[in-house]
Amino acid sequence: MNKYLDIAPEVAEALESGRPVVALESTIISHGMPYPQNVETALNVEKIIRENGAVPATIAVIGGRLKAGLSSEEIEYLGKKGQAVAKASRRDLPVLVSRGQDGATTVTTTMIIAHMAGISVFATGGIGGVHRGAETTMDISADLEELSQTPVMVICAGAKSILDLGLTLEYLETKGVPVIGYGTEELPAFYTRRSGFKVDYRIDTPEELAAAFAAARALEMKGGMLVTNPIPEQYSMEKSVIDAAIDRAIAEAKENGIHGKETTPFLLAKVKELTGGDSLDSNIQLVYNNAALAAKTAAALCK
Ligand code: PSU
Ligand code: MN
Repeated sequence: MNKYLDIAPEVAEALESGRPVVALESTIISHGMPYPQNVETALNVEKIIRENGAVPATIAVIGGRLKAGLSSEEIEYLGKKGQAVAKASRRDLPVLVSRGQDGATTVTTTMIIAHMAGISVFATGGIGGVHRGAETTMDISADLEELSQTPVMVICAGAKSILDLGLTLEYLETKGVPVIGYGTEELPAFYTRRSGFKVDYRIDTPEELAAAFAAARALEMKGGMLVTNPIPEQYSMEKSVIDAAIDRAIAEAKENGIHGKETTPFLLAKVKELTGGDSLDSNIQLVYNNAALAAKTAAALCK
């Protein structure tokens, strides 16, 4: 095992005995939601994973240690510290580890650490992607690159239209990442069930998701797989409301000269501010929905 990796005892036991484990990210806790809803949500997500027959492993960097599985105290600590914790993508790991610092893991680093620990399935809310205007800014999330090289299944609710969803799909195609729609032929757009863009394949059961992932491993393909699971109808938002908020958030980011790793957290916070509690409620519910699907898929993968 890697000398910087700590696998929580319950997670290690499950992995050793071939029982299902689901990885969870921590940027969604520290940068994606306000305190205390972030901690409450993170703990509920773990509960939902257990109720669906798997062991949760929330992932973060704490004191320079790569953690697969956090205690509720550690989750509370990250949630309370919020934006003061470094947002840790692939390029941040070496210095955070050598300095013994904390980092909230994005989709990228959660995939890296999950794979090191031997965890195959990871549930989150939304992934990073190709930003609108990327043809001049070159702002493309490292999440897409990671999906092309690390064999972890990422279950999300699609991507927010703070991104250019069409270019995000083109990039994933180039990189050889299969994009699956769970029960849908259309890429979901996080707060809404539809985007107007088609996914590569529609799959309707956790068993078939597991079979596709197992086939990728048997074929010795190096990348991951992206599963997009639409937000449940009753929690989805009005498209015009969310689109207006996103347009305004992007305009404000431009006016304020926001760039680099600040862009995504800035846009997420703005959208939340502009839509009030509604978008936060939707955000929480879609994560719960993804957690349940991930637990069932991890269980199917163990059979
Ligand atoms: N998109 C969301 N919610 C999130 C994120 C993205 O709808 O919480 C977070 C995830 O941790 C994701 C990261 O991996 O932002 C992407 O950041 P960037 O665009 O800087 O790569
Ligand atoms: Mn970026």
